[in-house]
Amino acid sequence: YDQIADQLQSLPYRQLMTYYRCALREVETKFRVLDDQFSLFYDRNPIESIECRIKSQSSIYHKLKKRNLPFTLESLENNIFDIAGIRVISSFSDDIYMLAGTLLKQDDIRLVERKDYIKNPKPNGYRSLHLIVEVPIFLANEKKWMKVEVQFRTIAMDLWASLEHKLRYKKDLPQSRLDEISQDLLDCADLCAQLDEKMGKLKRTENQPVIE
Ligand code: 0O2
Repeated sequence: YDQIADQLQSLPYRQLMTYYRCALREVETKFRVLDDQFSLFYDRNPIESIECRIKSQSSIYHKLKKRNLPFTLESLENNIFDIAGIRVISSFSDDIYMLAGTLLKQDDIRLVERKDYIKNPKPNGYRSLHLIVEVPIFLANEKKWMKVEVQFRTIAMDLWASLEHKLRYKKDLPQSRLDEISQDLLDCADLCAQLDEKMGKLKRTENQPVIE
């Protein structure tokens, strides 16, 4: 890690990270605009909260190392798609698909990859909708398309993921302990899914308007 420290301090690296930060701002604004529109016309907010983050240097380094990829800016841009990450938390799963669909309809957004861990949860119980999109940022002399990962979750999915992250994800727990907690975590994930399902039904019976 020390060997690449110079590169991490270099101007091109910092420049690239700045571009990712700009791309995050563009996408965040899009969601804030949609939330405002809903608030104005339908008197409700489909978004509970938004979190933005730039992937940490050590996390980038470990991902490249795990995949046996060189630590160069090209390799970073071409292989790591979650350097800029935005998490959109909603109350209801229906809102997740509405927001994702609305974002993808915008003519300056390109879909790169879609992973639906809500319809197909991970074996450990993780649920979330992940989109990798490209968005243009306008610099003084050029337009640059940057990749951003958008994670859509309900409050219940986010609660589960945060607790699981604390308990297990990336922690060096002994295998025996991991085995012990994994069934409990899976049970908790099922409870969260049931909660989402029930709350979704309640909302639908309330006859809330939906933008198609
Ligand atoms: P960071 O930088 O720490 O936030 P990968 O699994 O990362 O090698 P890929 O395809 O990028 O490969 O993964 P994926 O599954 O599309 O998304 C990775 C991100 O999703 C993670 O970021 C988490 O934010 C989230 N995630 C995926 N699986 C789980 C899980 O089982 N539990 C929890 N709590 N979160 C998960 P990182 O890797 O933590 O990056």
